[in-house]
Amino acid sequence: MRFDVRTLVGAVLGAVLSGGLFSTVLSAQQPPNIVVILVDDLGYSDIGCYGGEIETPNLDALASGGVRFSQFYNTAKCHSSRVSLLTGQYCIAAGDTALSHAVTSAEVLRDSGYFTAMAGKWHLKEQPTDFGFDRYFGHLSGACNYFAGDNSFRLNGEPWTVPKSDFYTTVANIDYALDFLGQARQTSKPFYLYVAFNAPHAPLHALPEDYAKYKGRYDAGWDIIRDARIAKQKATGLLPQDLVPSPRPEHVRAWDKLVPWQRDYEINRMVTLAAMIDRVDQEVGRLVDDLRRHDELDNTMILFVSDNGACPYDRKVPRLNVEPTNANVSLADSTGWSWARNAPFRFYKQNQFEGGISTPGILHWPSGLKRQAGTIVDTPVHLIDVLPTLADVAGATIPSEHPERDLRPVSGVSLKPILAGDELDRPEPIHLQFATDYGLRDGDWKLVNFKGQAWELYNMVEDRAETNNLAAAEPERLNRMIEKWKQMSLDVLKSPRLANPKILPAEDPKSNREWTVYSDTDELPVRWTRKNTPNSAKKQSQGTAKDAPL
Ligand SMILES: [Ca+2]
Repeated sequence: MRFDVRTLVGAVLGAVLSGGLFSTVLSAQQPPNIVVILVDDLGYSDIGCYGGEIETPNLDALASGGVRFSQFYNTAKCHSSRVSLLTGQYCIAAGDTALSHAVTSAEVLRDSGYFTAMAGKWHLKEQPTDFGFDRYFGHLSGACNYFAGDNSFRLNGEPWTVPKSDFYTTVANIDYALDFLGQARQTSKPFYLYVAFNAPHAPLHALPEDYAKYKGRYDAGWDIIRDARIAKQKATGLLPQDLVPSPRPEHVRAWDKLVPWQRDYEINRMVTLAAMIDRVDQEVGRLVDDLRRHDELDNTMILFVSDNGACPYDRKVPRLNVEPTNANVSLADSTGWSWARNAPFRFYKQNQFEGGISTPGILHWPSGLKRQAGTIVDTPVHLIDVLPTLADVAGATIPSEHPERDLRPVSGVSLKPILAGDELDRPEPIHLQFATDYGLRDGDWKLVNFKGQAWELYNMVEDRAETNNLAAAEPERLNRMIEKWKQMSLDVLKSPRLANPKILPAEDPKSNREWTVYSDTDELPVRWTRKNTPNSAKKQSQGTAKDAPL
């Protein structure tokens, strides 16, 4: 394209006079503000731009104005994902929750001149103010009552008492996040804000107005909802048209085979979950509006991810005819709905199958994005890539030495090239592990097992839903990948124990004592709990007992 010089000069002058170009040029020279938003136990298909029917217009807008990752991996578990997100390392390598071999993104960015703040769930040792965050509001615990909180709340390092009323964690997190941004603006520094929502982790607790919005929307059940989500994932181009979804497993009952009380109970659980996720979106919207109002949205890099897939562990006895919209009533996670929420994948939180480790991943940064807004990126990436990315865009250096910690190198790579449409150069495969669930993603191939059972092998380009195990057909590839996984366990994670895993025979069908038990009668199910017997289950279902402690 050729420009007439006079027209170009006129256009530039006009833009400068109106302030548009001037502010754009100026902001491009400044390190971006950074906002990382982590949600807790969100399924791959829960939000609108990943196939869900839950109303998430604010997250969808970030996706359509940024890029969306179709293969963004977490570690399948709360604490290990937080470790990897903050340190760029695999959890065990980083020193686990003590972070004894790592520095955090807050420390790296603070040392590079950023104002650092966090709101929400910490779930690691010490507290955020010990690891580089100038400001912190939230709970140190892994889960808490949304309306009543717990005694682990802190504000800037000091114990904080949860108000007796008008409190809901998802809202309070953004109240404080906005407060911290106001404080950041009093300085001349760019800011790094890390918001770690506890939603939609159990206990299932929704604000009354959000709960009311979703009543009546889940009567169709999980088979129909899951099919609709998969159809939307294909229609929007998130997943290939020819993808074969994983079928409903034996441990999830067909919706039309549930007895009436089971359907009522399950509908109530999904209504509550949808309401909790809708509220996350509303609060993300409040945060984005605040950035926009301060003319900061263009040069703020926002990343949205979940720490693991939907949680199937049904740890409370059923409660019927209740609305979990206050501190005294809550519901537990549902195995059947978790299967639908992780659509089209297999398994759940803690498992290294795609249902456990696949998260929505949205990156929004208008000033930094060099490719078409709304692009879907199919390159596999992982939470270990977050710290290298933040350091890269901020111009910060990740240190190799620390006065008190024996640092290990980061394993992640910067995702910045993806913003320009370039290829990602990842020198090593992605190592996958939580407890005895293992896996390795190497290019198009994935090695995986379930709770330490026999290794399975999948071609992820042809079979992302892991329906066709090629372990027997590709023994050489299988063994090569097993050896690589072991070698990385030793060399990168520094775990001799992990490098010599005990592999158990395959169990078929797979089972877990905490998955929902579906009875055939109108009797309440006998299920595993720490203390409850079927008799106490009956008693609690009538609403006569307080919820069990978390
Ligand atoms: Ca989690």
